[in-house]
Amino acid sequence: MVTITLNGRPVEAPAGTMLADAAAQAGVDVPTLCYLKGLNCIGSCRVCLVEVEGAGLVASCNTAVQDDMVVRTDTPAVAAARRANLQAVMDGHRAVCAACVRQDTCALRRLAADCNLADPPGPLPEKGAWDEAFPLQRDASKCITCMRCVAVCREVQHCNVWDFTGAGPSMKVVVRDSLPISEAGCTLCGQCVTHCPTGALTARDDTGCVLEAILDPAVMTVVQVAPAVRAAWGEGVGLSHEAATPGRLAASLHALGFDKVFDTDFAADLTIMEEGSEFVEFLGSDRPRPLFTSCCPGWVRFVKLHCPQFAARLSSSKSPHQMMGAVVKNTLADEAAAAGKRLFCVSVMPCVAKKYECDVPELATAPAGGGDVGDVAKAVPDVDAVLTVREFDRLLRTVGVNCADLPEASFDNPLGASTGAGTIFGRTGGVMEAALRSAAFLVTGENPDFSACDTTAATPEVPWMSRELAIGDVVVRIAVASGLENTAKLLAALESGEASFDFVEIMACPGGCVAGGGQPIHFNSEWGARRADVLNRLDAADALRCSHENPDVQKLYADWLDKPLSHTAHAWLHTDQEG
Ligand code: HC0
Ligand code: SF4
Repeated sequence: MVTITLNGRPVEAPAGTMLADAAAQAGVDVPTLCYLKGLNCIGSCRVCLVEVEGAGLVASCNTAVQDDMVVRTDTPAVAAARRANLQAVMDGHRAVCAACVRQDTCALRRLAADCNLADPPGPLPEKGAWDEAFPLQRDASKCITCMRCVAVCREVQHCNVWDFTGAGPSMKVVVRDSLPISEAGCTLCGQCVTHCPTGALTARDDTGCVLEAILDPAVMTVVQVAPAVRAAWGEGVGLSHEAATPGRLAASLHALGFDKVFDTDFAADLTIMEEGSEFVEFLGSDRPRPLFTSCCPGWVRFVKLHCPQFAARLSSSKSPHQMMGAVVKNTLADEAAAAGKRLFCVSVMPCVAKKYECDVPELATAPAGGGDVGDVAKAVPDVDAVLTVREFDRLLRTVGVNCADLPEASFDNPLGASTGAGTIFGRTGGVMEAALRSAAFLVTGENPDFSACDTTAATPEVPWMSRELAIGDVVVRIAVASGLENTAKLLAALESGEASFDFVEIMACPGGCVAGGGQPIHFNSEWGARRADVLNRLDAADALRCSHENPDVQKLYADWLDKPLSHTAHAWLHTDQEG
């Protein structure tokens, strides 16, 4: 331990701790725009300056504590230097705050207001050309070259989409090799968006077409909400995690005017029936190990763009929200037609990549009676629009839904029932844990000991979590990873033979969808772990905790699909069309 004197008080911190962190641990807030602990410690914004006796003003994000250091964060010199440096950042930023989706969560806006800065003089910087159809959007005129996106994309997500050119005031963040963004290997995980301190990086806004559909009397709008949404949606409308219950979420969606409100958790249970059955079949085959989950489109894009040698090992099961869309478009087609309406499916997701996934042609399904299975010409998209949680919260504010005062409501049936297994899909390890709960039942006819399936040891802090467990007579080797740098390490170990598994769950975002690129943004703090706690609590409190116990899933098989991996199940729910 090292002891420093901070604002006249002794403060202890482990050797190597940066002054910014030592101050934060002692309850002293030092502002910063560019700092990301352990990832981006470049001192470039110079907003975190502190005064060190004998050394003058230093950046606290890249100066480590030393014994007997005397540090002050509250001197007039510190305040004046911070203010001047902030003004320099502001001068290069197009501060159109009134029309910026990040106005409530922009670190620069908050600090500029705290320091009573002036509007930047002179002409505003240029927005720059960008592909407006791409799910990830960039406005170069709001970029403050903090390099957070560069660091996160390179160090945490192994993708290297962002780079920089020039130096000093002429430095610019660019797409690497000046490639169009659609060709730069972007997985659309959205981690650059949630780590951007301003509105330079955002997700494409699709609220307009969703509002249009809601207001069109010729359209039957069907909405579904992803597992991780229930843990985070309240954050953007001022509700605590306790107040933002699934019942209030369903009520808020009804209040927005959607005709049917369904739960992706239902489809997560359906996915387990399909993927679990696929895995049981796979175990008896000699196909190369492992089988990889395929429900995270960020991971699917990563494998296809960066490690295509593993792409053939992806499960053929579609992701839950695509399955839900296919089920809705097929089973509600007659009801919509009888009402003279066309179906429009909306997914509310914690994810940017789902905006891409819903447009993938191979995932579209030919509706019942609309042609042969696999008839691509007649195929319609399973899902018509994806909103991030941030867009959903924005819609609630735009329409003026007073979520806090709404009485709890239910999801609609028959596609609204869910189990705890579906709920935990939203955190790393959840898909695997749900699959293990049901795979054991599919093989032995009995539910397993839940603790044997527990995956809560999975965390982005370790590259992957693995274990072996017996399912019937077979010992199954599973692994779970989240974050694409961790994933790259796991794939390298599989390739070298250092590791070998039967079933692997990958989620692109560190910690899974709870920390997804479409979730509400809280500057300089990570909320993934507390949202995972919400999901674990909901699972533990659920009367049904196994996907195969979901009564509506059982009814769907009885009425429409027959059994997992049937011909119709393949047509609707898988990316291959056999069966
Ligand atoms: Fe996820 Fe999903 S769990 S990917 O993270 O599988 O987005 O929450 O909706 O589809 O269910 C995201 C979250 C989902 C899907 C589910 C899976
Ligand atoms: Fe989307 Fe979840 Fe995958 Fe992140 S982990 S890319 S939020 S599906």
